[in-house]
Amino acid sequence: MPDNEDTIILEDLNDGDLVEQMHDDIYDGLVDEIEQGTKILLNRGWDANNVLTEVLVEGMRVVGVDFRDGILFVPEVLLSANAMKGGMGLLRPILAQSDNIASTGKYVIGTVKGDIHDIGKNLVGMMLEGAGFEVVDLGINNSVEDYLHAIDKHQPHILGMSALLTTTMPYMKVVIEELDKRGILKQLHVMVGGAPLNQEFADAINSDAYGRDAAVSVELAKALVGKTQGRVLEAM
Ligand code: B1M
Repeated sequence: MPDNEDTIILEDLNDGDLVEQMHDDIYDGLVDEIEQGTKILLNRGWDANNVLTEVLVEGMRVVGVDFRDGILFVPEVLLSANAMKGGMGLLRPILAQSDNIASTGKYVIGTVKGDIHDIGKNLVGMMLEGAGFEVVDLGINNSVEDYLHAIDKHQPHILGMSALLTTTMPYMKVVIEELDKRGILKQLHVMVGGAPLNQEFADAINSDAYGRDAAVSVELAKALVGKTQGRVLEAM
């Protein structure tokens, strides 16, 4: 615990110092501080998208580098992830505000079996909600059966799968093949995303789209739903 005289009053910091402090606080996994800092920046008129990208995502990027380099370990990274989620929780309702009265489309999203990474997936879900999509979030560690059940129940325009591990990304192919076998693949679009993926992989597993990041994913999702509606009109 720092002495009182060392305690930093976040309110007293200018924007630049506060952002730097929040990067440190994400690194140190300080959820209360991140929530407080997020509120301060929003009160100062910061755009929620900028708080997300410049503060939270950037803070987590540094954590990722040190995790890769063996400077941080799983328990520390979990704390960082928790701090980031604290900030994201405050941004979610703002980002999800949408002028669209009707839903842009229905999107089922989940992280694949064997994989518990969910920050990027949550971010994509939040941004989709912000763009007017009705998002059904299946969480993490989803089997083929989980996806099939959700598709049957929610009848989405798009199924989105996320994977952050090179060992779990091949499971996306398993899911797509099963959808194909059951004749479901032609009824919906599939989007895949996650740090180890690329367009080549998405093409190789027969996915309709590869979402490089949350912003691109939203644009792609809108385009895919547009295609679906085009198909429906053609059939009429
Ligand atoms: Co993990 N982990 N992790 N981890 N972790 C990575 C992925 C890793 C690259 C770290 C490293 O070594 N540098 C590495 C994978 C290496 C590899 O596969 N080649 C790794 C490893 C090895 C592991 C463990 C095996 C570690 C261990 O136990 N020894 C273990 C695996 C557990 C499991 O899943 N079975 C593990 C565990 C964990 C924590 C639990 C500690 C934690 C996860 C907490 C959580 O998610 N709730 C964690 C974290 C946080 C990371 C890093 C540091 C950060 C990931 C993250 O949240 N990034 C990560 C390093 C890294 O990626 N730099 C790492 C921020 C997020 C906003 O970005 O997720 O890429 P990202 O999402 C982006 C895009 O990819 C895209 O849009 C998002 C927003 O722009 N996107 C989509 C993502 N999903 C999408 C879906 C879409 C479209 C776009 O459509 C459906």
